[in-house]
Amino acid sequence: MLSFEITFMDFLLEHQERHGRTYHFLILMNSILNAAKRIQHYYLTGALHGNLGLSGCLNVQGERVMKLDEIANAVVKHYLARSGRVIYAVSEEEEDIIPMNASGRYFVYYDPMDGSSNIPHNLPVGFLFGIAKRNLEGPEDGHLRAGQDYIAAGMFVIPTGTFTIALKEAGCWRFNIDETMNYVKPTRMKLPDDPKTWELSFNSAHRDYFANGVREWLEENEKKYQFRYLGALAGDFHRILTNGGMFLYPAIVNHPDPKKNYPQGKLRLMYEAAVVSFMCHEAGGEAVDEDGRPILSIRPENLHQRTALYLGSKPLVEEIREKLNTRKNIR
Ligand code: AHM
Ligand code: MG
Repeated sequence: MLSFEITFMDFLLEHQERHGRTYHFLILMNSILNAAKRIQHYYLTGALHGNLGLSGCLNVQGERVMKLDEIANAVVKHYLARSGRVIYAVSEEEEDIIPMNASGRYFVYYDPMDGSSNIPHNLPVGFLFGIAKRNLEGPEDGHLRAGQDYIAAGMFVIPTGTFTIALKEAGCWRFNIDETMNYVKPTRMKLPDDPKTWELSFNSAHRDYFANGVREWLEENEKKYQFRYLGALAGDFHRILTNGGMFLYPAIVNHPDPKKNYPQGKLRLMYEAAVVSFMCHEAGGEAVDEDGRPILSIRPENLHQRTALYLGSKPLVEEIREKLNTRKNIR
């Protein structure tokens, strides 16, 4: 018996028509899907072609770049430019803003291959993106948009074949890849209210270096939940979206070697933290930084700005926000 699932493009077309929107966004999303499929292909065959190692270069953050970081970045850049719909893009892999099409309507902020430590093992990584619209009425006021101004944000977990996207005020939806490499079967994602399935996800090796309030919250609460950590934000957040709980990447403030402190957090705001926070918000959750500020309200001052991140089910994020706000949190 043949069965045909709704594809992502069917879903999006219906959404755009229902809201009387143009097709420009569809064209942009088609380019992002093409990029994801191509990255998926290179990732699946990376071991065979010797593409799982280092490229020999350092990126803008001074981190070692993998060959697949470079390949994925080139792929995304190609398809975004080809869409003709992007005025500027921002990539984790490039220091400067990337000018694309002067008449483009959108800004795209992306991390083409997030969770690089998983690459040598061919384990899951993410392709994360956030989209904002340029000011169409008057002069463009810049590209440094807060997450609350994104119109969509999404992530592919590569090579698992899952794609999750949130559309502003229209929810967070998950799709799965089919035999023909189409993403199909929209499933609405809502963080579960029942704490029975909630999980915590963080790099426990750093726990002694977290601020006092965070350590205290962990001591009091962590035994209540399962613990899972993949080391790739897209994969870790993928689980939290289904099971509920909280992903934390706190500021590192108490390291004995001060050079290893990350008082601003590790994750990048525009193409990592704001992307997952936008999705989380559309799924009924919340996300804050080390000062308890909503991630979505932070307007970046530079392209590669970092932030701490507390992300997931509202009650847990609220609990930790209280700890972050108390005087006890002073380091
Ligand atoms: P990357 O952009 O260099 O891959 O770093 C981002 C990744 C996230 O995917 C993940 O949540 C985090 O870094 C893991 O960091 P750690 O290895 O310190 O646990
Ligand atoms: Mg990254």
